[in-house]
Amino acid sequence: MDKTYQAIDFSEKEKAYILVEFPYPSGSGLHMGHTFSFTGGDVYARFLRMQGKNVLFPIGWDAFGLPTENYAIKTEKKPQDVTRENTDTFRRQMKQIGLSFDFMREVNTTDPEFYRWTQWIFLKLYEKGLTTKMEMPINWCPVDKVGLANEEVINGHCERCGAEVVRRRISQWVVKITAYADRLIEGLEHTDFIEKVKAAQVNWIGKSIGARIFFPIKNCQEKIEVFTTRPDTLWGATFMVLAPEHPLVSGLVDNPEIKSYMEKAARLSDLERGEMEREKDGVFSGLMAINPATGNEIPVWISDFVVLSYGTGAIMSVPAHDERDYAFARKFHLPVIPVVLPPQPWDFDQAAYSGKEGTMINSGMINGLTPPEAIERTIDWLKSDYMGEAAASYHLRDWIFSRQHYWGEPIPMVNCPECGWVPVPEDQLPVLLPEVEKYQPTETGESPLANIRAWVETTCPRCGSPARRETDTMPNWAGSDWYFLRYTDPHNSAIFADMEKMRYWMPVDVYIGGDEHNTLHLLYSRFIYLFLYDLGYVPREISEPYQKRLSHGVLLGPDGTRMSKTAGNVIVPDELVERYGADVLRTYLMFMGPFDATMAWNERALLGVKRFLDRLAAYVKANSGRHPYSSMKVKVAVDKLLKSVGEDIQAFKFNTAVAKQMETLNTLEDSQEPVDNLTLQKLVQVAAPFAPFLTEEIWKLVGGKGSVHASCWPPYDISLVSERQVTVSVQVNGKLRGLVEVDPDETEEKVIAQAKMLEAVTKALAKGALRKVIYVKRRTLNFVVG
Ligand code: ANZ
Ligand code: ZN
Repeated sequence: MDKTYQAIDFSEKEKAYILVEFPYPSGSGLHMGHTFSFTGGDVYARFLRMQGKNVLFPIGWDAFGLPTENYAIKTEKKPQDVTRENTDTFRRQMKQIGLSFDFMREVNTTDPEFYRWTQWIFLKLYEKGLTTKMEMPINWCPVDKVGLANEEVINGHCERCGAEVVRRRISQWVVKITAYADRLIEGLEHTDFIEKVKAAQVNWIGKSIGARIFFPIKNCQEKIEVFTTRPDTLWGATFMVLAPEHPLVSGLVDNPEIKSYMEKAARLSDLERGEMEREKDGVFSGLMAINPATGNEIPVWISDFVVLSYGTGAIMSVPAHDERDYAFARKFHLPVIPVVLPPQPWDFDQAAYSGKEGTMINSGMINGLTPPEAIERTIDWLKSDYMGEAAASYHLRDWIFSRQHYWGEPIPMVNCPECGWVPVPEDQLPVLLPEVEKYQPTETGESPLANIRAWVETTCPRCGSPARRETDTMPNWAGSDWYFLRYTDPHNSAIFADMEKMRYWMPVDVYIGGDEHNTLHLLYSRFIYLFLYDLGYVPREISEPYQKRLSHGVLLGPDGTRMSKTAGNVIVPDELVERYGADVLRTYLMFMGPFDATMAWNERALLGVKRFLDRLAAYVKANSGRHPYSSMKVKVAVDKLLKSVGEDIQAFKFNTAVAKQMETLNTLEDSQEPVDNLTLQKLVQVAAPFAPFLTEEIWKLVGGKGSVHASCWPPYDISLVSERQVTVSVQVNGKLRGLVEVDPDETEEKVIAQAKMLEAVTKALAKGALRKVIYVKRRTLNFVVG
């Protein structure tokens, strides 16, 4: 086996860990999107190897998931067999396009030796109280018969099958990622993610700072707790609103109006309920609360624009300063009391003023303060009276970790009638996924595993009583949460990865993936890493798993729309490789445009790239061994290329790196000047990361030793590439009119053109007809007019 691409643990060389998101091995094989992003990673990895780095560029399979399960149901094959077939295809295709993965380190999330550790991580979460089973209103897809995470619901529809999602309460394992919300924000400071990615993470977490305030209820012991970002506006709170699912409301269902309102709200998603534009409606609860600042009685309403899952599920309404409260107050004729006087004129009969500039009014002891000052003062006062405190709220939700499906990691828990939930002891991992006859989810919503009695029925690890295994499996994210750690030590059977190997390889230097994974996958996997970090299972000095995150662009069909079977515009890598070869496909993909751009397929550009590679091969063949030396012009051109391609690859500007190779080849062909093998070698080396097959062939022709991919990226000669400019004095009829800075070898035409841009020169030239131009190279340019 070729060792060129193997990563060496603990090598003396500097390490580089280049990660591409491992693919889901679907039945349709490697698609163009994979090919594009993997090639980007591959070019970079090959370049770094040539630069003498010890590169870890691994690949694996994120192979659990619904499509395989559905396909297995349809074809009556085992998901295990389907996965094996698919990964074989993917691997073959990857090798065919020359991806230099270290296949010795392949991982597969469905391999029991891999998911043993996915289950182990779950046990650790359980041990630390970061996961519990609880009844949750979940998004339920009636077609796939599976619970969906919020992010798997797109505009009220199932991300996978498009069916309309309904709400359903079922008992689910929930992972408390919210406990890490602040850390997940702060940790970003230790990464070099681009701003867009950082923003995606921060926005998803959605941290708001404000206060928690307790409102007493009239004739009742209980209090209503609210979260507000504007405690300064407390004096203007003229009513309160509870979410229809708020626990207080369930005590009020005797009222038929309230009951029917609750039922209606249950049919809407949180997203729909949060929409600003939607007509507000609601019902009065019959309760009155006391505004702790004014002592006034204020009515408590119920409305679905307040959602249970955010803050406390109850709000204080300040219609003068919040648009939704304003709309609600207008509709139900509730009082509007302005408490912030904005610097600009404002008609509070027309709209709410939600800004933080201005002065507090109608607000007792905080009158005259600015809102930011008033926020602080109010919180201090609330705290001293035990009526509230500073608080933060997050839009990030806890993470529903149960799926009612077969093809996933079994959750390693046992339910005992005596002891309740008991974790499977670590030494009994993995809990193997049993082979079943039928993969269909049950009508009750339970996983098909529930039907396998021999598997489900077990004994309690704690007391030995008959007990039942958990039949939920983990979501797709579980394996991808930590796979990057496994690559550092993929065959370890004692622990998920050896500490010293992680210390050597981690963090991932560059992580290439899709925009769509900039939020959740990144957040979930960072969370699991931070969690393992806190437990001391990953190196102390590496606090974040990924140093840089790069999101690749999207390839569209030739018609400029997304490639899809229905649109009939899918371009399959296999066919192109067959027709043009992998080198053409790869180089074309890198040449198409910036690595992060959205680009349409362009057959003509592809043919252009093919011609370029053909010409490159022809040029190298024709000149190999022909000249004992290279002309200065050739040397300069090739060394400049070496420099700029190196810089471009380093900056992931693959398209310009290819364009410059094309230009240089043009220059060399046109010049017909002598070129020696050493210079030809450089030309081949520069192309090697892009066109690995062709370059390997012609490398031998020009006397290259070993594999071009194991060769050293040659240093360029600084004195050749530095752009020393010379100053040419421009004269008209012998009189100095200006100076121009030009390349030492600039052509006469270009020097003339540049000189003519000087105002003094144009003026002088306008005085007569141009008779003659004398250019003394690198020195003077003289126009003779008369
Ligand atoms: C009083 C107030 C006065 C508010 C004011 C805003 C402006 P963000 O920024 O998204 O964190 N709120 C709190 N919980 C809610 C829930 N469960 N459903 C709907 N709305 C909720 O928003 C925080 C603000 O959203 C909170 O501050 C609360 O309204 C509302 F001039 O309280 B505010
Ligand atoms: Zn027990």
